[in-house]
Amino acid sequence: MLALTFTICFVTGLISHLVQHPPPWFVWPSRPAGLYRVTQGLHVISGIASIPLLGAKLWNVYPKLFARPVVRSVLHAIERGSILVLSASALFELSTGLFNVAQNYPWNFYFPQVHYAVAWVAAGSILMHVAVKLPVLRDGLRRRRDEPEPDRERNGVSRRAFLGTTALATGVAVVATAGVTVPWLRPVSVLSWRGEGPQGVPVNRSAAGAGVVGVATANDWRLEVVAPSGLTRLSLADLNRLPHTTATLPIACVEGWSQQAEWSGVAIADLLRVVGAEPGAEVAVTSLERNGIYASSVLPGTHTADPLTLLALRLNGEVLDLDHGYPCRVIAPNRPGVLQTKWVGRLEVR
Ligand SMILES: Nc1nc2c(c(=O)[nH]1)N[C@H]1C(S)=C(S)[C@@H](COP(=O)(O)O)O[C@H]1N2
Ligand SMILES: [Mo]
Repeated sequence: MLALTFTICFVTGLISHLVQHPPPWFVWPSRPAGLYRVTQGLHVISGIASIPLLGAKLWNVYPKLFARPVVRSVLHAIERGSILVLSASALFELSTGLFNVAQNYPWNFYFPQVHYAVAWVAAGSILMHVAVKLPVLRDGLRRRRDEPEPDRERNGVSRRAFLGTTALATGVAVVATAGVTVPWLRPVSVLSWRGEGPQGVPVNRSAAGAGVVGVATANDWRLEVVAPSGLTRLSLADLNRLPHTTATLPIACVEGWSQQAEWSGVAIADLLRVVGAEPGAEVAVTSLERNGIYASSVLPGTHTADPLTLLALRLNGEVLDLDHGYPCRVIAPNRPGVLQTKWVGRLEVR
């Protein structure tokens, strides 16, 4: 089970990293609209399930950590060394991930970078561990087929009680938190870390927190659109006069929470046509926010060509709340929350 949850966590983490920092060869489609919501939800759920599973695994083997002599052979040294790296990196990944979903950063490194790098260390040391243990695995599997093992005791607990307790703890951990992204689990997810915000959607960074209250509500706000043909400045009234598209799309935060909502506004494809550019061109988005790490993003061509990629002006039937990005924000299908830039000031067609 730990192998399964770690693999899901690693693969979904890689996907999230690639979507946020795409190398030239990587293309992330704009559909299905809820795909990133599923991959990132799985990332956080499998990470949470891994905590009790790793605890059980360590509890099961910890007497071996104190085995003497410390080193018996070269192979034994590699095995013990890889277990040390494996345990340390796995514990590091799970604990930093947990702090991250709680939006708590009690350290002074940049979380995504370090969490990503250590994931490779964990994956590598697990592969090393499995490789070193292959002969033991093979023998164990062969013996299992010939003669079923009795219900042995380990550390004073029967195998059945151990497995039952681990399954229960893992189930409770998942059910108590998964409501943050699985709507029908919300009523029983007592530890889920995201409540409702204005207009039925949680807020990650408020307008006051981003320091944009003044600029976002100023009467002279204009959306600047830079296209090959030149600069176009559009007022909120101009945007409201353009044709609007309504779409039900999720916000899927990298921190694991997600929430579906009804958004409406000007499709980026329509806006590009208005300024004489082609849908399918890459567009750089800049927020009114100064100095925020999420104050800008890039809409790839796959997204600007999608008719559901919106510059949203309304949310769940109301004018966008200031905390949700008033006067306008990006909402695109199959895109991480960090890239759904709020309080947009400028679009640059590349
Ligand atoms: N300008 C700006 N846009 C931003 C952010 C931000 O900090 N600044 N946070 C992003 C993140 S991490 C998420 S999950 C979504 C959340 O949108 P919401 O607060 O409307 O739910 O907004 C995104 N857009
Ligand atoms: Mo987010």
